[in-house]
Amino acid sequence: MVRKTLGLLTVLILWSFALKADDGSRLWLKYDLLENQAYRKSVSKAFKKVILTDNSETSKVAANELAFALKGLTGKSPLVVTALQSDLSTSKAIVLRIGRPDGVENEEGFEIISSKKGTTITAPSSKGLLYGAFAFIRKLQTQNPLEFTFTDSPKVQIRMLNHWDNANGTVERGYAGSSIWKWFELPYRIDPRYIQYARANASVGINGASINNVNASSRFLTTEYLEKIKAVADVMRPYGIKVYISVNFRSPRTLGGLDTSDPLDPEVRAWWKAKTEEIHRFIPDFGGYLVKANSEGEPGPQDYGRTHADGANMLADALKGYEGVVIWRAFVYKADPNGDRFKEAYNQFKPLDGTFDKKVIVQVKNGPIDFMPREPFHPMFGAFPKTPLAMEFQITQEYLGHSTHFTYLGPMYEETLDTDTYANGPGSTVGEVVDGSLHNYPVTVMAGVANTGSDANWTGHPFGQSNWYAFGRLAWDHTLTAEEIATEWTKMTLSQDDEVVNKVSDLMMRSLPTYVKYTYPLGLHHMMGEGHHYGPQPWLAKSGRPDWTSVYYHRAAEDGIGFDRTGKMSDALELYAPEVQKKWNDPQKMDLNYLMWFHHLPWDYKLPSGQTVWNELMTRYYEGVKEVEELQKEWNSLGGKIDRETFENVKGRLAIQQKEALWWRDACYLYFKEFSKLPLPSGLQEPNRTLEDVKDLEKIYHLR
Ligand code: BDP
Repeated sequence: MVRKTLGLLTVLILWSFALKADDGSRLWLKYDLLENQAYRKSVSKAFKKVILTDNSETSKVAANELAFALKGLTGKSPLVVTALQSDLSTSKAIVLRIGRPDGVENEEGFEIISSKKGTTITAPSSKGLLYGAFAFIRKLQTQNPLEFTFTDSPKVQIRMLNHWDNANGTVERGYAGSSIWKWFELPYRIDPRYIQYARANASVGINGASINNVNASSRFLTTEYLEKIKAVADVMRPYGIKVYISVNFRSPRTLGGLDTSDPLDPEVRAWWKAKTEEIHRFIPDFGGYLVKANSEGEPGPQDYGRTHADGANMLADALKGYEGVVIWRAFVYKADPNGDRFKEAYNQFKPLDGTFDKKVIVQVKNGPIDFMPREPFHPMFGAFPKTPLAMEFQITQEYLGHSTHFTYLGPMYEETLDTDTYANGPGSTVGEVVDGSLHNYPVTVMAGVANTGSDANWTGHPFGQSNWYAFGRLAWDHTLTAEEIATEWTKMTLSQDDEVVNKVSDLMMRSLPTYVKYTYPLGLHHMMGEGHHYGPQPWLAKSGRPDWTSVYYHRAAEDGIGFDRTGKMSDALELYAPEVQKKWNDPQKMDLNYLMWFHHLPWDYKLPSGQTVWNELMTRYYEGVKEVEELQKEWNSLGGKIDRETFENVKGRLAIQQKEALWWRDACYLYFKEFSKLPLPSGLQEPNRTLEDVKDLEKIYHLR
């Protein structure tokens, strides 16, 4: 009998846990009951209804979201009414009103005037109302006092996700399952997740999505696929999101049956015009084209002796008369063992500044190589006064531990956006280049390579969600700090308890510096495993191209380590403004986080810290591992304070991270020691494996 009761009890307990478990699918839009009773009461007292004063789809979405959020947060459903339907007073209501209050800078901005007796959200457009609604919900989720006035407008016009999703459902550099887009089901079945995706994006102000990989298949331009993309665009539209398509430059040949794709050929131009017209029959508000051309084997105008501007301008011409734009990527580099990939994009594009059509934006990765964990800002930022430059960040963690390492990327985005380019004298930050204020760009764009996938929680690692969130918030306003975003996200996603929130956001802020320490300390870069880009392979010396190896970048030899980009060698430093050069050309005075990006230094070179290069490097590797162990310990102490499923999920991933931090440390120490011939600094323990052992670990990834 006792045994039976206990059995039943266990089932009940497990059941109640199962009920409570959170699979993360709601992201930061949780709307769980507010635990603070006093606050909850005042919210439900203040807002008994939501009043709509216009009838657009987007305003309806805003009103319904507010009602949904209030129901979840307070347990009570408010009425949703339109002003036309009702002569109800506006007291105890959230009123959505079209208008243009002072201080609202553009169509997507809004003003919220909130009190305990009701709130009015006013915006020039229904999109502004939607953003205002989400901003208000965020205030409630984070338990902001109800009396406030808040005006906000986005600083960048096009804030978009770039999906590297393929037609067959795979995702290039995606680590959270397969693509969220079900191309084989579309247009007949609309996966409900499309709506969740649209809500999540709208909630942080993302208003664009290019839906397919930049290594693009022409299939996306076939009529069959345009019907599918139209179905996606129809779902996105009420949420203020425009759809963009990545195009394959060779499409006139592969799809159109032409024998060239030369951008100056009249038939090719006519083909793109007709295709663009066809797209607009399906998607009247089409966002535009995203193009990777003459990069990593992709076709492009240079195949026909033409320039990037010739290619981009042809597409711009096809888009004339429509709203859409051409986003042309600057991620180009050629295989030259004696060159410096760092300079390649700058050198190819700089002579073209001023020759692009008004509809063209050139999209530049945050750093000059390729989304490495800590890159100096790309030297193109600040150097293109006549061509709008878009920022391309990577949200998916290609070089940042995929979905097993805890790395909150907010600080990385922030660091880049806040760096001074000195383009127009001091105080000319990268953020101001991108938001157009520095050079008066007519169009502005910030893009993030998406980390979304079919995993229940969208991003694999629960903290991957925070990177999507942080990207959106910074694309809206690059002056926000990574720390305030971390706190906000944690409150909305993980806990309403201040102590837990503080602890978690502190862990988030420490996570990236820790990752950098055990992988790429002191500005080392590009030493990851070949192809998969996971784990260390500093010994990689042979690959399809010299600039896909590791030795090309770290240049470790008996005489020292690092890539000399000063005037003595590649002189990439010269691409920056003189003030920036000054900041980085003296190893005695510079930020050590960028050291190996610009200098090749002897192993026993004395740094200003008093440590030699070798000792500093090794100390950082060892510290990195220790810090992961601390992260692990501190996370584990949160057991019982965070939803069980999320807690266990992160805990498991941290265990992998701990093991792999050691892998990075041992691999780099044992490999570099071959050149430095120096011992570990005193107090650091020898690894209990050999260089061959760690080399074997990497080999596993290439077994068939
Ligand atoms: C690199 C990725 C590759 C992408 C490329 C790009 O390894 O998969 O296609 O960037 O941005 O980071 O085009």
